[in-house]
Amino acid sequence: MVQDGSPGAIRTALAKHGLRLRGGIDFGPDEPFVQGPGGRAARSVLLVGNAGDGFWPHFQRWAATQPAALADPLDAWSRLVLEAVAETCGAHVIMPNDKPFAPFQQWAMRAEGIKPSPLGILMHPEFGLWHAYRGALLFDRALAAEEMNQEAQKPIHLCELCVGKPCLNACPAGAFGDRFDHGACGAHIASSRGRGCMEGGCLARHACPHRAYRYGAPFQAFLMRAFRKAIAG
Ligand code: B12
Repeated sequence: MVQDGSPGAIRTALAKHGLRLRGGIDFGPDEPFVQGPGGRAARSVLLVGNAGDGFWPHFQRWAATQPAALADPLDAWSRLVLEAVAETCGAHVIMPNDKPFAPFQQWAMRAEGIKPSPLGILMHPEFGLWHAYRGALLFDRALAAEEMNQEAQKPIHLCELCVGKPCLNACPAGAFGDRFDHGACGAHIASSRGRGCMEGGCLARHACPHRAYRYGAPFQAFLMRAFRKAIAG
């Protein structure tokens, strides 16, 4: 239960599910409309995500109580966790896959001071490529930026220091050129040649030397199945 709706209390509530408050931003007066509580324009957003796969056992315990055929179970679980937190602090929840897509990566760059890797996935100075966003809490009030971003704004961009950029040469389908070629990746993982990627996870992501938060095999295989489904349309 979030006692006071402060970022600190929200952080504690999320940690019980293995999720993290990933920082947030106050919106300026000229920014595009984002719907907040009660349909009014949101004044601020807090990003919620995972760094590593510490949430996986929590999610698995919940998933074991659900029908096997449940569509998008990780989104469903994330929404449940976020809605419970939102209810106690007057926030409106949105998810990364809600349409129209909200600019999660742009918000994350502003909140956390992080930048894209050559793969497109944002590179975090501590978590490397092994993090993602599970949802966002939108508020109709401004929040104290320094409290929201206490773990963030580390200026180092590890990819700038990386010699050789092994991530760019590790994809067996050559999907990382000027932009991510999801057609080439999709064709590869749909074939028998893509079995290693499907079972062990994206080889380009694995090639990154910053591996401390690397996801375990079960979550990687889960992500690859979800990804294959997403690009199959
Ligand atoms: C659509 C989408 C895809 C599509 C992209 C199709 C296309 N060419 O547009 C597909 C299905 C290919 C895709 C794939 C993946 N995605 Co994706 N995707 C999204 C989604 C839902 C919307 C993107 C968007 O249009 N945003 C709207 C614009 C306005 O917001 P934006 O912040 O400016 O978005 C920018 C980025 O999304 C970027 N972008 C565009 N295409 C792609 C493709 C990839 C791979 C990435 C990383 C970024 C990226 O350009 C946008 C414009 O500036 C976002 C969630 C979200 N709401 O942002 C996740 C998101 C970008 N994806 C993410 C991830 C992790 C992946 C995968 C690695 C999935 C996985 N299984 O883990 C794969 C990549 C596989 C690989 N081999 O590298 C994460 C990135 C997290 C991070 N650390 O940066 C996000 C934020 C979702 C999340 N839950 O955290 N994705």
